[in-house]
Amino acid sequence: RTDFTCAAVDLGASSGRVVAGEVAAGKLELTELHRFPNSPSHTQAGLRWDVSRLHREILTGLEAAAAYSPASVGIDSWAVDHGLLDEAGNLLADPYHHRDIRTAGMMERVRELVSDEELYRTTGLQRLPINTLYQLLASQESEQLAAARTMLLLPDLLNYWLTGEIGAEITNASTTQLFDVLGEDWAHDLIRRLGLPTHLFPRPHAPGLRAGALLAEVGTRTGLAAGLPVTSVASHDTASAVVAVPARTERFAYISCGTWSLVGLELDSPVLTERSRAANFTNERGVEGTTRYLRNTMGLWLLQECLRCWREQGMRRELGELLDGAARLPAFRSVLDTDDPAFIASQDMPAAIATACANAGEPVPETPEQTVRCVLESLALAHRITVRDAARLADHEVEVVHMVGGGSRNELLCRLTADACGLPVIAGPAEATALGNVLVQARAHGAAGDRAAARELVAETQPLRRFDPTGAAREWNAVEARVHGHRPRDHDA
Ligand code: ADP
Ligand code: LRH
Repeated sequence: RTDFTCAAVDLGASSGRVVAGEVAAGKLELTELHRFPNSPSHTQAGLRWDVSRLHREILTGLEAAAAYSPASVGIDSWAVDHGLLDEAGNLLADPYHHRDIRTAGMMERVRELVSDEELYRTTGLQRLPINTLYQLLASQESEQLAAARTMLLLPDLLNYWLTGEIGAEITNASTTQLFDVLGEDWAHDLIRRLGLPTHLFPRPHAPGLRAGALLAEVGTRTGLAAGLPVTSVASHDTASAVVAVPARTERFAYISCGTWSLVGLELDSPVLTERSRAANFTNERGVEGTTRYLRNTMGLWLLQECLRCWREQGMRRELGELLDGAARLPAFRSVLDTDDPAFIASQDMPAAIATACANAGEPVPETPEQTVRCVLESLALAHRITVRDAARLADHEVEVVHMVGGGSRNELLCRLTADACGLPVIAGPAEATALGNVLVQARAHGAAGDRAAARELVAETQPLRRFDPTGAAREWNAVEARVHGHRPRDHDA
């Protein structure tokens, strides 16, 4: 295969980056060109993304990419958030952040129109207030929705600004809870029954197709050739991350661990059973028609929010120092159910954790290190339960857990996860999402093989670390019983 070079834009909820990716036989290299922090704006009109800033950061990154003469550009980002365009194609307002609290009560509203069972059969999605469905419903009476002609998920919106072309890439469309879980199109009947305008939803397409050609004005701004192909990658960041999981067996689970921890399996087809619905598992679309069968667990959001609060209070210690301190503390002092929806919103997280501990009868953490230990042990417990439930519900054996994303750099979390799951954890790559983005572009241009070949290339070329369980099964059984008792979820799974 020939050498292939592309530019990949990967936007996470906590940071974005533009990288140059180079692919050839036995070669997969990323060069980071531009990295920028990402955080929402707290405005009078709610929690919003400054998407014009993100667009500018992308252009800055692409300008740096010009020196690599990329053959293609591809964009992925976090899911569910979207912009609304008016008739002339102008963005009506900055997109809401999925953690904006306006979706409170929307699940109940939907339930009056469509039963939980039917919603799951139709869309295959877990019930989470962040889903586009609940966001659109919360905007139902707004002037903006009335004026909107098109809804674009963020990567589709950013592609539109690069190319002038409108479309909806399927891996991300599948996260909206408005997409047909068994088909290739939006769930139009459901959309109608919910009273949402059907004209909002552009025609969907699979990853790997051409999204459009770079507009002349973007070429002038960045130094890239006008007309350069913009490739539709697996534009949901988690879908891109799963592409780059370096699994060498089919019996693997993955944990895409960043702001959220996405924990699950790659399957040939969705699991739509009543037990799966009750256990709140989601069936998102992967590349090559696969299903990403997973559950969103709270992830490093908890830690990010703690750090933000402590810094605002003047604490100077860095993450590495806190993690070292937490690693030296005794195990299992305070462990929580991190999937409590109370943790979703942006807030004084150390206080929220203290309150949750007090309510659960767990000792309240007294130092930042104790809080960090509590968060990481609690996340490892969520990883354990979710890997096990996924394997049971899908009847899919798991012999190894792959941790990818920024959280795979957190050695303590990897170690705890291996012990909690009682399975080896292979950690890395931390930049799986950007790698998956590059690999889908390479495949679209004939420079990489199918997903098995892509995984093998990642396994051969990227530094990985292995963490074997240390035989702490009895302790983790006891912790699970202490935190969850006999929750219905355990019986369901
Ligand atoms: P997202 O895509 O959601 O923005 P990332 O995959 O970039 O998230 O992961 C970000 C998280 O990774 C950070 O919140 C942090 O907890 C963790 N992380 C990043 N680098 C390190 C590191 N060197 N050590 C420990 N954790 C890290
Ligand atoms: C991870 C992610 C996740 C979604 C959430 C909104 O970045 O895309 O898969 O559920 O963000």
